[in-house]
Amino acid sequence: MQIKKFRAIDMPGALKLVKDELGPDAVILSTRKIKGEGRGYGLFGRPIIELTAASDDRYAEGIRKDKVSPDIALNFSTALNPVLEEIAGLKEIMALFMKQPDRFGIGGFHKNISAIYQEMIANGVKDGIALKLIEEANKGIPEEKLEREGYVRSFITDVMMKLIKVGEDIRFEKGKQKIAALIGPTGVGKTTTIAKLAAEYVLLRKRKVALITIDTYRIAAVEQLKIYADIIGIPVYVVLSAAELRKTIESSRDKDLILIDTPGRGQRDKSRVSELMNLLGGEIPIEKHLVLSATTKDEGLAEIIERFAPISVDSLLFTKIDEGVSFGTILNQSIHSRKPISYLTTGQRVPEDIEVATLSRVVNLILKN
Ligand SMILES: Nc1nc2c(ncn2[C@@H]2O[C@H](COP(=O)(O)OP(=O)(O)O)[C@@H](O)[C@H]2O)c(=O)[nH]1
Ligand SMILES: [Mg+2]
Repeated sequence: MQIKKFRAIDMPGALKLVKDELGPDAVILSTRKIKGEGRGYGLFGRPIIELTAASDDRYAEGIRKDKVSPDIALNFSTALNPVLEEIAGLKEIMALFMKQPDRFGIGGFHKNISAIYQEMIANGVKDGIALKLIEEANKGIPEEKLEREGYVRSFITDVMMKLIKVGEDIRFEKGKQKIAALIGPTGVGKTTTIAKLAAEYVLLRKRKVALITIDTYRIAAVEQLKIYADIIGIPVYVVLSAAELRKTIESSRDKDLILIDTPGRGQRDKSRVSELMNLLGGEIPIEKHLVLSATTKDEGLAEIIERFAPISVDSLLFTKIDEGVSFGTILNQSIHSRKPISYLTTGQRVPEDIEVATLSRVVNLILKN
């Protein structure tokens, strides 16, 4: 009797190894999928199949007749169903492959599709999201169009656009005041972004704007906002409590837009987040933008979004696009949080370096057209 383990990337491959080594009468004792050990990402790291097989005839007979309870046999065959389906799928792919060997890239996808998959992965798009996108492309693109790289790219871009949302420019309803607050971690660019928005609305759009800051922990930060406010020629109020905030908003009735800057410190501290929640969560509707830096890594962003989750934010605002190297994380986090993206900021210049986020701009950061 001989028992051996065999590993291959798929079931047909593993079965072939068994057959080659142990002969056609070998009995499969168990199968399992093990997490890919491949280097790199995604399709390279896909699970591999491990079969344990025995070759001795007597042993094999014994297993079949005595040792396998009906339960196990049943489980075994149900476990095998998806595998059989996969084999059928692979057979089809193999048949195609024989006809057109140049057509294929990694994972059996057309080379034009897998090239875009790799581009997305290189740009930081999460594996699951990238796979979903190329699977859509694989299903949706007619055979004859697969050879056209540009077509495949714009197909995938279109699908990507459907996965994300963008907000709008801060819009005004006639005669109604708009109040927006920027929240987020320290140093991401909240105060600078407020200055950009204020300058644009005052200087270019001739709106009446007031600034409020509840950045009470850092006098320097209040000063920073005051300097901008003085240049633009608008008032800035410092408030310490929800009551003061309400009063200040009430006394600024004549303003079209009130922009609220918030404490940068303490994003790691839950009590500060709930303090902010109490301040902004009153009856007065305040549009809340969570400001995130495009230079922060995916896990970092996920953690920040999670931490600020108690304050129900209306949109995400990404800063420092000019410093970012890969932008897949914008896609990952906007899909994950299901929040629209309101603005992108692209540098330190006030007021120039800000733009309203558009779908095509965001998608273009990830897959260049
Ligand atoms: N490169 C770059 N720097 C930015 C951008 N927005 C803000 N900054 C810089 O980031 C730093 C922190 O900005 P600040 O507005 O004080 O952040 P806050 O703590 O969130 O209020 C400053 O040096 C800003 O000039 C941007 O879009 N690109
Ligand atoms: Mg600040």
